[in-house]
Amino acid sequence: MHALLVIDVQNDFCPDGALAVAGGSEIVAGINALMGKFDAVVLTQDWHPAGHSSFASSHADAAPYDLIEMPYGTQVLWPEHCIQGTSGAAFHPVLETDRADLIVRKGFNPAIDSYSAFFENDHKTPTGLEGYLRTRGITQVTLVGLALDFCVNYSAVDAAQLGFEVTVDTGLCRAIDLDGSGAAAQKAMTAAGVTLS
Ligand code: VGL
Ligand code: ZN
Repeated sequence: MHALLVIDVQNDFCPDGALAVAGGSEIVAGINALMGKFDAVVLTQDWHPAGHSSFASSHADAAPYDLIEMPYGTQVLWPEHCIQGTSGAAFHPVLETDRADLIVRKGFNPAIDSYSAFFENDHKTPTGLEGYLRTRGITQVTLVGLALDFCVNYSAVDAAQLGFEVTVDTGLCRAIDLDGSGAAAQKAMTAAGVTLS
């Protein structure tokens, strides 16, 4: 059984969004077209409370894209984005959300960011997605969405480490590309045994 994981195709990651990823909206039609080819479709939604610890605005003397040390490791500080219930946190209007079997929200813990669809950034706290996929008999996952070098990358690496057979369809992803993060992500995914197509 093979699931499509659609990562964070939300307004704030699309052009004019708070954390816009270049070309973010170009991938939506292609993702819709892919949905019917899978046994299961899962969407993830970045879903932060106001004042989330990953926002630069939550820290004195910090600017977006600064790095800080958190108890769980180094964290990039982001512009405020995907705040629960806002239009920026909503899915891109063209994304066929009715076709999703499951929507996983992540990043709702104020103290920990969550790039991965499987674990928060402490790499320990599960989102529950692993159990969902296993109990549905899923052994293969294909990932698409935003952003290739952050949430897609972390989700793909975790999925591979959990033993799923993982493909990332890079043509249906777009990257933020911060300080070489694109190249680093490619390396991390390849090292974890993820197939990039
Ligand atoms: C993401 C940065 C912050 C992503 C989410 O979806 O890649 N990136 N929150
Ligand atoms: Zn976020």
